[in-house]
Amino acid sequence: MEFIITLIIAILSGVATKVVDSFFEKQKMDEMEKKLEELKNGFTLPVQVPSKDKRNSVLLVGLGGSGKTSFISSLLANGQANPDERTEKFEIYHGMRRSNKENKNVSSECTSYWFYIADYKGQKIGQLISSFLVQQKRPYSPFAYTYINSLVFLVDLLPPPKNQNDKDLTPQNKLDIERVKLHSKEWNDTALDAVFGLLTSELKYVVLFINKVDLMANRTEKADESYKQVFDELSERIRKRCGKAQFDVILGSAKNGTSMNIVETKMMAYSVSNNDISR
Ligand SMILES: Nc1nc2c(ncn2[C@@H]2O[C@H](COP(=O)(O)OP(=O)(O)OP(=O)(O)O)[C@@H](O)[C@H]2O)c(=O)[nH]1
Ligand SMILES: [Mg+2]
Repeated sequence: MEFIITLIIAILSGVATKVVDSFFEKQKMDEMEKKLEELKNGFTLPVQVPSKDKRNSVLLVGLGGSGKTSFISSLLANGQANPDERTEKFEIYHGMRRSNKENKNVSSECTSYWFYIADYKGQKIGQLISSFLVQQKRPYSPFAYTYINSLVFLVDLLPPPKNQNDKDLTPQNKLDIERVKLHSKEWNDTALDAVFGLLTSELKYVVLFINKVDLMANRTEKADESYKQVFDELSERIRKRCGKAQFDVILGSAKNGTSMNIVETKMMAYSVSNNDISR
């Protein structure tokens, strides 16, 4: 009798061990599957924002010294984007906004807008492209291929001070036409094709931001119009490549904030939520 009881206990405990083992094995498999799924998503989806929020991944390009870092610092109110130092590598900054309407009543239901902006050293389009490729190997990159929503071309009316420690320029009566020509040359058809080649139909908004208008001494409506007109030829070449994306030409100043509110409003309007991702 004792023997039979021992036998039954042994069988039952063997069964129990198997049940427990297979339970843990299943848990392990589930965990592994979850990790694999996360990994797969990480390499196919961009950075994720809370489901009630929206995101805008912005590619910002422009000649060295045209004001890219200043633009980021102004738009994101991000002190880390420091225009006093020339940008040496590809940096991604981010900041968050709430629409004014919702600002007054900040509650957990508010939509927040997450802006991700890439800064890089101007005049090195090759570096822009190789940095973009590196981003494709980063899980949940805000610059994952097919997920860039906005493109900013930054041009300026006057060149930056020659040396980094030189004093800021004082207002001038005329724009520098040689600088305007340099922007047009930089953004020749081949370079534009290369930049637009990084983008897809996910591109919602393109802007040509004409910077440093604060340095123009005589600002009248007519003068402002002429500052835009000198970039007409470049605008047309950009417009042709925009497809269904909205295209704006904006005259402003990253330094004193002129027209930066327009950029901010547009960036919010063209933000997308995780659910807008159709793939
Ligand atoms: N007055 C004026 N100066 C500006 C404006 N935007 C930029 N600057 C100045 O122009 C210089 C270059 O600005 P950055 O923002 O560093 O330009 P960048 O395009 O980031 O330059 P790189 O990093 O070298 O490619 C700095 O001295 C800025 O203070 C502007 O709107 N108005
Ligand atoms: Mg810079």
